[in-house]
Amino acid sequence: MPFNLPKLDYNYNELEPHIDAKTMEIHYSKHHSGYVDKLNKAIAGTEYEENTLENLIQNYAKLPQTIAQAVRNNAGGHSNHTLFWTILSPKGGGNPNSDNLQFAINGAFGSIETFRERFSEKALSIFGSGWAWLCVDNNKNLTICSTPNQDSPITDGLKPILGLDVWEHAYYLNYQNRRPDYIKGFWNLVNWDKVSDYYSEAT
Ligand code: MN3
Repeated sequence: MPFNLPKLDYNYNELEPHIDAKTMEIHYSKHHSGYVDKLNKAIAGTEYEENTLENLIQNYAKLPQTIAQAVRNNAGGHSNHTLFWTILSPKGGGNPNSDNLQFAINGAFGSIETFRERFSEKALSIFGSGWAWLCVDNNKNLTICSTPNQDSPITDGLKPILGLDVWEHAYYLNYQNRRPDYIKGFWNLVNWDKVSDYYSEAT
């Protein structure tokens, strides 16, 4: 099978109280695992088994119609969650601790507080299922955006460095309809070291 579920760097219960163990378990071992399985199934026996995940995501439009939607849903789901797990950490929260990323956030948004507000507003404003993102664009500028369902900013040529899953499966057990509280909790988990690494790689 070309694609595999990546290992988590923490246990299911280590993101508590902000993300509960049961949600983590279901989200990782059922939802994410399901995207990987369905992606592998969709491309099994086709030439696309040789493609990288990024290449698939950048080229949905060129895929045969019979597999295009399944690949879009599940390659996106695999890529989005793979990034998401890495930018969370039991030791996360606080502010970016790399000068480069701090400088870039201050330049793009004025301050880290304003960035957090604008990102949170974006995450809150998503209607239905989707993701909020902090991305690096072609001019190496930071930009906040959102995608519906499991669409990826990579399709639009952006490099995501921070993402927040606002599908109800990501928070409903613990927060029910209180998405604002989930978003507030998220900031306590952000692994800024990792986000800084992704920023450096993208710029
Ligand atoms: Mn999810």
